[in-house]
Amino acid sequence: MRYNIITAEEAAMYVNHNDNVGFSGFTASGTPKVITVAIANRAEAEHAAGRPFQIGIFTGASTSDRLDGALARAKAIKFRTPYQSSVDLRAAINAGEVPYFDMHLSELAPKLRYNYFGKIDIAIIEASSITDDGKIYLGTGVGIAPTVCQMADKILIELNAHLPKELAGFHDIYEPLDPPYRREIPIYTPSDRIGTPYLQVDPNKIIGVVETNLPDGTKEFDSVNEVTMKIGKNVSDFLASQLANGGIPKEFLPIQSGVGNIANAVLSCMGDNPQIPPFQMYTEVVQDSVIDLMKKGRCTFASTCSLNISDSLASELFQDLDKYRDKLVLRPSEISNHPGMVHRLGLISINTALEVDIFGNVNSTHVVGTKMMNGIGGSGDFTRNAYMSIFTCPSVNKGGKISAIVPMVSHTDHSEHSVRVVITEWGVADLRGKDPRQRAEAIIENCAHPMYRPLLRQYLEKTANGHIPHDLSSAFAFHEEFLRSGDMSQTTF
Ligand code: 0RQ
Repeated sequence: MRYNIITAEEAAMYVNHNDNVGFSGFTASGTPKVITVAIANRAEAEHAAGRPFQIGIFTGASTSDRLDGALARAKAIKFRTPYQSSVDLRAAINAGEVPYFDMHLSELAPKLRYNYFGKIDIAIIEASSITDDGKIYLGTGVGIAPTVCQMADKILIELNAHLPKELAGFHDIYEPLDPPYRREIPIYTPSDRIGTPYLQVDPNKIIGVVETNLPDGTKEFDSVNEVTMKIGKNVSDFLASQLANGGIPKEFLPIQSGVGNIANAVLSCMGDNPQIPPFQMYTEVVQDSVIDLMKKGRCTFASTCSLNISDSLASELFQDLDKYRDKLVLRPSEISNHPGMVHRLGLISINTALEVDIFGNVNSTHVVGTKMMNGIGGSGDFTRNAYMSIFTCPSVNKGGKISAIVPMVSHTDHSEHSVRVVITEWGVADLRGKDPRQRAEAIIENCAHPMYRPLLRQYLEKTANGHIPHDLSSAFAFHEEFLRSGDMSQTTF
């Protein structure tokens, strides 16, 4: 190999205070695993010596504790975008210590190229193999790797021996031209390939290769419980009914599904529903349940940005990768989440809300309107442009002390103009074609927990006037009561 093999500590010495650093990967999948920890250690040493050391971090999505967690604890982050789910980074963001720009995941790569954030000084990329002429075969996640490699002058590689060489061929690496030269992206079905199986870089930019042998570290999800199972069943029954009445074409449509326990339950219920035909996915994250559906012949193809499967399932899959060669493609986040593709392919998007208001606005990000949970992630990329956008959530949280259905959301990520269907364990509110009062009726009667329905009805009855009958003096009464007593059900109007 023509490249310098170096240690993670040596690699970290190439990263300077104030650098903007771009990382490969999407979730823990495909995210560098050791140089990040070495950078965090270096930051701590620099701080102990009285010198500043902080970097800007640009990723595909959330990462792992080895990146966001380690660097947040080392107080080594000067700026972070576009999404995170780290306990320690979340605390630093909410304490006002780390500036965090929460943005749609599809947008980061183009906005980097449009110079919204200045230069990317260095790219750190996980690879399953590399060639002397600069072909990088990526790992289980792609994210913004093509763009940061193109923009940076220096590239560090983590060559991960845990990844089988047979991963080569699963990726489809493609970057659109920028305006005014942009053309259509020629994807017409989820399985279309338009790029190369490798990421081509100038080999002279690769300043070092660090050898690793580590799994992504993804844990299995909780098993399906009674509430998530009911939500999953409500979603699959609704989709089956739409298929039967022509609301969804008889060929069915590709599915986008978020990550987490609800998404797992939804997919498993769709898999078990004989009225739903085998389907394709065009999504950002493939988790264990999708592979289960492939084994059963229920999911026939998935286009994704990240193979975010548990370590145990990954070991099994890596033994038998050829079986999945015609069933999976890994794309950059700019393409997996591209609004134009979502619109053209006619996706059914299914994402999770923190809270939904009675008029159909959704908060996916901010607890009680102030504290960042994770970020908007890909939910806006898909929701705004989907053939049919669905939001799911349990009707209550924290043992009933929080109602997910509120008079007015305390932060808006997805507006009433984009949210089409809301589904909880109690039922389905189909908001299409309904005016605000009709939407409120459907959400309160079908989705809210019965213990909160009288309160929500009382709120709705407070104001007789206006197209959206809000009472501004009590719109946040649920939230105020939660802050006061810790229990929204004690609200009085
Ligand atoms: O708290 O962790 O203390 O138990 O929020 O909630 O119900 O476990 O649901 O893990 O699916 O997360 C919206 C955050 C949901 C996620 C969100 C508390 C609740 C619990 C988590 P605990 P659940 P999930 C594809 C598309 C945006 C990105 C996105 C998300 C914790 O789905 O980040 O969609 N979405 N991307 O108790 C206070 C409320 C609450 C609340 C829940 N109303 N008030 N706390 N909680 N509702 C995926 C990617 O982009 C990768």
